[in-house]
Amino acid sequence: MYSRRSFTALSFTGLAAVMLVAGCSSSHTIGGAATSTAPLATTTTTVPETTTSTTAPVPPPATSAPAVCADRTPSGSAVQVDVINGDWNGDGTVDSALSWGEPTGGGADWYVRMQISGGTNSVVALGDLGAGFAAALGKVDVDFALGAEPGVNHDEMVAIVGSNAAGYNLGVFGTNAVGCAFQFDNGAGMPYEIPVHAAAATMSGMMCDGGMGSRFVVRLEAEAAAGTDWNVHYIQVKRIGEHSLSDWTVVDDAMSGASAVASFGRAECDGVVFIGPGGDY
Ligand SMILES: [Ca+2]
Repeated sequence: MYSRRSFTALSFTGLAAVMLVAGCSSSHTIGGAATSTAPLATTTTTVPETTTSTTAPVPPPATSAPAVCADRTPSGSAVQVDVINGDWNGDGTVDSALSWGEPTGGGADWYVRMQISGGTNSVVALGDLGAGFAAALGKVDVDFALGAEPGVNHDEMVAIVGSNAAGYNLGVFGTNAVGCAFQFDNGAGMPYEIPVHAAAATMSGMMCDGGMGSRFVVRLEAEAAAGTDWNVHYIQVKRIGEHSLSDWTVVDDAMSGASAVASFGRAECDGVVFIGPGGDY
């Protein structure tokens, strides 16, 4: 890229010099013009040749930059391989994501892989999740803005990244400017996790919401109050950096009855149920 630029600049300088010479000498002889045309032709044939040889290296930077992304594919002994779709780079073409485990003898190491159609494949290693596992669930958009420039609105991906007796913890994944997969953190070095739990007196889950041309993720929490009453909380999940999410605006409400509060123990986005009643996914 740089070499092509500097070469092009040099060529233009060379051309200008040749044209200057031609301009000076053309008033003297026609032969001089012919002589000046020869260098011009030589220069312009040299440019395409060199440009072609430097144009070839230009795509490699585009593909060698993503080479810095960590990557791996499921081995022949991979377990629980799941695949879902989304548009991770926002180019309007459907991309995919994988999750799987690699048996380690005592357990498994878990991976999430973001696969950009016609682009980069890259992996986030989640390590040994103990009794838990990883499972890609589906797409969300943590910061959709209507009217944003093409390619600005990217899908993000939600995956199970852990579990316990009460339910699951979800992680949020995206791809960065060079196409490398990452897991969103909480702005303080820890993964940002969305619990989807249902216990006797507490429930937690997620949904997608928005307004005025925006879409974002909302965490849901509910605690049993007196009788069949529940105190519920809608917690906006806000993107606070390229790789970071944070709890943001909280709206409190109250509900009565198990059916009214049922959605607080689920994970759903725009009609797609990621984790349904009873922890089904
Ligand atoms: Ca895409």
